[in-house]
Amino acid sequence: KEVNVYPTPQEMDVSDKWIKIPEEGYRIESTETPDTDAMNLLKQSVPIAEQAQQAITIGKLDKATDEMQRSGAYTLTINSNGIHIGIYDDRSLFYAVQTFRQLILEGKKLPVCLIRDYPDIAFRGVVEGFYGTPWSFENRVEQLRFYGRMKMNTYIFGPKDDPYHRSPSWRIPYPEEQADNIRRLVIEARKNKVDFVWALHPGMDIRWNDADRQAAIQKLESMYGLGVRAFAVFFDDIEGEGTDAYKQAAFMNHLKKEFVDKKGDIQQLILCPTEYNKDWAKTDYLDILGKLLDPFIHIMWTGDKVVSDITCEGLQWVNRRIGRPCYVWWNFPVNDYCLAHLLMGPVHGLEKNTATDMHAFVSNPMEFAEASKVALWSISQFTWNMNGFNPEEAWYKACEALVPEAPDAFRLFCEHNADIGPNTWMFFRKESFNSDKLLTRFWQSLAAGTYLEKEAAEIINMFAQIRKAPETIRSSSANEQLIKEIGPWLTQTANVGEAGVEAMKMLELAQKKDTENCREAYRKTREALETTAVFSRPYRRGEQDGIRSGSQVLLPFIRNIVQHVENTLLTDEKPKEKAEVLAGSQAFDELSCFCEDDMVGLTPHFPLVTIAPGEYFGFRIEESKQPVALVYDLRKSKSKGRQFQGSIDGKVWFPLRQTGKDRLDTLRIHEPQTRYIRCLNKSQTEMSIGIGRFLVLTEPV
Ligand code: LTM
Repeated sequence: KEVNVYPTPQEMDVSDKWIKIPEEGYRIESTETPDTDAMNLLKQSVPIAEQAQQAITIGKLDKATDEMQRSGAYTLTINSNGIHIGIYDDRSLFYAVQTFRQLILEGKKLPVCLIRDYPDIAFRGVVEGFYGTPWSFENRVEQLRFYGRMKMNTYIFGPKDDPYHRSPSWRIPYPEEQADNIRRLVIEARKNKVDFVWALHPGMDIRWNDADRQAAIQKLESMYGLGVRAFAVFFDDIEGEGTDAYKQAAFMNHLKKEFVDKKGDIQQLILCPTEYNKDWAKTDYLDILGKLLDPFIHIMWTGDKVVSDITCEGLQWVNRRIGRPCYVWWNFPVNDYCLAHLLMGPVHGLEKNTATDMHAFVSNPMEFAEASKVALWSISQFTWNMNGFNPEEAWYKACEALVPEAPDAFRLFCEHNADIGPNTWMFFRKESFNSDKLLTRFWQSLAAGTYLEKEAAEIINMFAQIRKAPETIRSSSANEQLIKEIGPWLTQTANVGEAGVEAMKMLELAQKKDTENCREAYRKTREALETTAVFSRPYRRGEQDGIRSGSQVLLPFIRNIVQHVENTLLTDEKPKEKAEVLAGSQAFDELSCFCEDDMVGLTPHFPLVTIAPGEYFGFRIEESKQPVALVYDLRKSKSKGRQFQGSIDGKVWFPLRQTGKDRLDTLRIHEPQTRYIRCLNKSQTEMSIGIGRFLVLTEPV
């Protein structure tokens, strides 16, 4: 059997020889007092008895090179003479035991091996920093245990929708029950050798005065009382007073001097700046922080954009400005900006030669704790051993680790639930990566006039598997929390599979020129496609635009097949007109429209577009659709001077009722005959707007 250790050790020499674990177990011989949590873990794996003949010896690492002087570094030697563990600190022993546990085969034998292992990045883990429902206490306990197993050592607590982390209640201590939960989490974190970092988010309403400095220290004091020994202060996503670099630096230095230094046992103090990505760093803000901030304080960074890849060049750019290696806050697999999608695909976009350019790497996950583990599994590999990280391989193993009862079905599900959809950050992740070549080849050939029979059979079989996978996962996985989280997407994936099967049957009948049966199959396909759209109605906080699976490759393929049949055999079913862009200015030549069964809108356009007074951008909706709501996410846009309008004929325009929210909102459209939507500059000055989302949710007429 293969020896599998995750994260992949830096150096592992495994022979094909095995040693038997003695029934009486091992005695422990240690020059140090061994860490209790590591010992408890060890006792769960092999018998430990004082009188045992064979020993597990534990000792300080000698002749330690630089990398072996990192927290968590260890050596593990297993041979016929016994077992030896070399450690740098308590975390080292804990990690050595985690590795040891993975090496045991059927509870009985161990491979003869020599492992020398250490992390590439000092601080590795997760920042619970998303918008949406914060993780539950139980989710967090399970996460901390998972981090322990995966050798991740940092958990930052900063959920945007926790009122005691952010406004309005950042000055107030947690109510007793919540405080007690945090106390218990800190204990659980310690058991798993994870630094529990608690983050304060005061920037929305902070006043730079003594009273608020005091309030902050008192809040940190109350968290210290619950056992917290590492802290962060977030100034992200704020406007106004709170964004001042000089004031932020003075505030942080004050916390360092008056709190951190006085306590003497604080492990980390981290700042998330307001200009936390290159795209927004257009002033001298970062240079000011770099110059003024105490060197103990680390500065977070999300990359070239809010959501982006992490590159060597990008990190070196910010490090030059902040005068220290940055603390990476990676916005993946977080999905709070693309709520309809689950991000279950492989972890791509992390450049490998970046270890020395970062102090830490934490990932911002989805509000679905269990589902996030697919990505976190890979992130633990990348941060521990960059060169040993292979995105596809890690993803493959992660799926197996998460749903061992049905790994293939779960992989199929993840593969078709990886697309992010159109988004403000132009962040793209490949979906359906194992089937897209086949589908493209088949479609291109069909469009050129040849129906590939063998491939058609393969495709119908593939859709049948996609239809079946969700039920297999539901009925076999013991991970109830995971099933609950991904439930709507399981249903949606089965719907997409069904639509695909029906579409392929319809196409086959069309090939045979069997108009009557083909029309019947056409109805079934449309019905199946509508089921996928019914699932795409807004729910939750008015921002959600549904549940999307297979959106990148599968659904477009199915729609192509439908259109092909409409253009060839069933020409009378062809829709009369298409959606199109309305651009009231030359500057918008590059805008385009996208159109799905249940929504139509402008494709996101990240660079800012300038709209002169009286100019507008928008789109026309097809006749076959009835608009329900306008969803917008317009970067840098202000509601003042801007008007969203609807029209039935494209000539007479009426304003849509607005809530005054600048950047994002969902507005109901009360006039079902509305065919045109636009955003008009009614002011006397130019406007610069980035089009993240400008779309209308629709229902069939
Ligand atoms: O990324 C940062 C620093 N802040 C917020 C996060 O809270 C949010 O989860 C992500 C993704 O939408 N974007 C942010 O701007």
